[in-house]
Amino acid sequence: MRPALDPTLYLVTDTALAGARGVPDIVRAAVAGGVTAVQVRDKTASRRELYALTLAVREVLAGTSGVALFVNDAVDVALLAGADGVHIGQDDLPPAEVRALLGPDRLLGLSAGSDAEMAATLALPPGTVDVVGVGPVWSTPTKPDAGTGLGPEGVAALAAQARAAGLSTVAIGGIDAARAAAVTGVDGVCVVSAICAAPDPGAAARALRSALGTAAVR
Ligand code: TZP
Ligand code: MG
Repeated sequence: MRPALDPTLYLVTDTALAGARGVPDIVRAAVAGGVTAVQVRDKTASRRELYALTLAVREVLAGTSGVALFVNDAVDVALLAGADGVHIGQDDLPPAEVRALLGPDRLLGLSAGSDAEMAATLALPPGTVDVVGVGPVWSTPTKPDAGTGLGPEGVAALAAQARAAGLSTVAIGGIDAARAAAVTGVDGVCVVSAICAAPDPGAAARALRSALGTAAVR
């Protein structure tokens, strides 16, 4: 069975922003504050380091119920570390091939930031992708190459296409507690710096949850 995914508040980790506090401790605090899904993302780590980090985060999440664990890009690491799924972008291995490697019992996330990318996503065989990451909502120093922000309206319009096809959607890019309420038309929001760079990641997660309100569908 494919793991359940609650995408309401989805933390994407950043090892550099976490600094000396370390990603696992930030994840622990963030989940206590209301994070519902976690993606281990580290573009500079070796495969070995990413594997070790994923195992450490998995250990943290073992005591929590229903917080899905994704690995960014690395299907091999996701499988070996027993993660719930993998998140890929447009430059990674093709989604159908990644699904074949993952098998039916893991989650697959895919980024789509334009009509063309969304059309390609929706053309995949049903069951290939579970959740689409739409963005950037706003341009962000965390990922300068993500480009100009689509704005909340642009994200909602793209997300509507995915939702109509029955896919979960999360918005990403420049979201913090002050901006979260402006993001609508998605099932959840992804944040990196709003939690990983916060002086108190648990409080930052709580502030985001309260800004998002209680709606399961935004
Ligand atoms: N993909 C699109 S924007 C982004 C990613 C990984 C980074 C978002 O980071 P932040 O700090 O939440 O703006
Ligand atoms: Mg990628």
